[in-house]
Amino acid sequence: MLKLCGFAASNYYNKVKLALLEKNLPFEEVLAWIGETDQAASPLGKVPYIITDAGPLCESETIVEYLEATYIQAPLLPQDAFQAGKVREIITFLELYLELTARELYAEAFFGGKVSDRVKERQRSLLDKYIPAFGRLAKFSPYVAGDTFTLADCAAVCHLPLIASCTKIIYGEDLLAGLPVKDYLKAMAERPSVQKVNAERKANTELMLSRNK
Ligand SMILES: N[C@@H](CCC(=O)N[C@@H](CS)C(=O)NCC(=O)O)C(=O)O
Repeated sequence: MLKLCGFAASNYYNKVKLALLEKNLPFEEVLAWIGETDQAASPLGKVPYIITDAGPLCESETIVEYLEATYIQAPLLPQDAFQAGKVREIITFLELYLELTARELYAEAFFGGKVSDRVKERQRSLLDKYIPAFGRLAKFSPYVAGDTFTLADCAAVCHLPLIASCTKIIYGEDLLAGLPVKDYLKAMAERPSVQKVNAERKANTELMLSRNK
């Protein structure tokens, strides 16, 4: 059986978990905190990674693409190559531009650390450019890439709440407020897969914070 390794407070872990649940694939979760990961499976010590019968695989996008190519049921990418490209384009914008830019602020937003004013200003000007660009690609009609639930939703459901709350904490305003993110997340939260991921994320986040005390 597929093993999903990492911890459920992680947005990238949950992106893969959501894809597994949506595809109705049996999998086992193996708890691995940062510092407890298998270097042979994840050379940078990041989560998630999966263990397959063929061997380990890391990097969430690589993993979901592998799942999609290997298990054809409940497809999470359109058949049409161009439409599949449009889904991947949204994921790239979400992760490369929005999430990775906001991530520089997480230490202060979520983990009691400190981020310099210089970094806050730099990330703010990047986010002010990247978020409207993402908004020009995202559809929210009702799914982030259009009328079907795709891998882009697996990413958006996990990354958008973090980006919204991080910017609210750091800048005093939710920089995603100009996009229909709240209504989108509310609609997505009606899916059993999203409810399971969210409930287990909350429980694991509490466990993680209590460990760090
Ligand atoms: N590009 C990676 C990002 C994964 C990632 O950054 N995971 C975080 C947890 S949310 C992590 O492992 N951080 C520890 C580190 O970067 O050393 C992916 O898509 O899997």
